Amino acid sequence: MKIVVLTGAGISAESGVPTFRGAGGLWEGQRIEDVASPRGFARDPERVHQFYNGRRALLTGGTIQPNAAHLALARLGRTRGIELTLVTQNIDDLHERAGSDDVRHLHGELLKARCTACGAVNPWREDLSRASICPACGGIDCLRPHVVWFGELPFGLEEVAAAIGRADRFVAIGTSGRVYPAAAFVAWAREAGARTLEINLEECPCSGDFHESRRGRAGDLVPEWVEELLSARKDRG
Ligand code: BJW
Repeated sequence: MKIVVLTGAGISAESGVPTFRGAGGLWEGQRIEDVASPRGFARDPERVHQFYNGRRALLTGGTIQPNAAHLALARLGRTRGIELTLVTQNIDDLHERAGSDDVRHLHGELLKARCTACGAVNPWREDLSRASICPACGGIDCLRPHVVWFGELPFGLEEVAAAIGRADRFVAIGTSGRVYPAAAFVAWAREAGARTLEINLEECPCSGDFHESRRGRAGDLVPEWVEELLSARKDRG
């Protein structure tokens, strides 16, 4: 069985990583275009660096750990007979830490820095600033977080689109469905004939596009769904 799972900020919320939208979200008190657009970075790079430095420090500080939902998806990925494509909009590394390999980070990775001069992408766990030096070319004032801002092209989209085109199931977990192209994946999956499921605390703008919606915490519902899927396969022999 071919399954594509798309995860969003909601899957990491129970691990202590803030979501973007809504009360207490990362965007509260910030204008998105100031911190998550190429123009915002060009205007005030130090402000943008500070925004990501804070989030990087939280991620590497030792308090954030994968939760039961990340672990259940890692288990699913290890199951024989299941071909899982795990696509995340999240820039944290919680899927990898839970044991998933080959995670498709559509919107980049917080623990990497990219050089705008030579294009090199390097692991990065420290703060970034205009004074940071590119390990590849030695340039200064040329590093940026390796993330995808509004107006930029998501990473690996062609492969993800191909996986969705082959999928028997498409499952979206903890995403508000407000950001494209990820918000359109459910429509692509339905067009390709996949059965679609949404797992979210709340109803979202594209909830109506799914065959089925389950409301609740990812940490409860994802392990439940994985168990259900694997038991049904066992029963069928
Ligand atoms: C729980 C839970 C629990 C909580 N259990 N659930 C007009 C119309 C259509 C499109 C556009 C338009 N104008 C511009 C566009 C395109 C634009 C876009 O979509 N804009 C919208 C604002 C409309 N998109 C882009 O620019 C993208 N690029 C692009 O389109 O390129 C051109 C292209 C052309 C053709 C084909 C393909 C491409 C790039 C988008 C980049 C987004 N970047 C960010 C920042 C990344 C770096 C960083 O992390 O800082 O990505 S924005 C931010 O939103 C981040 C997230 O990945 C993304 C999605 O957020 P997510 O994950 O859904 O989080 P939340 O907070 O919104 O929701 C959390 C959900 O969890 C909620 O629903 C809760 O209920 C739930 N929840 N706790 C279960 N315990």
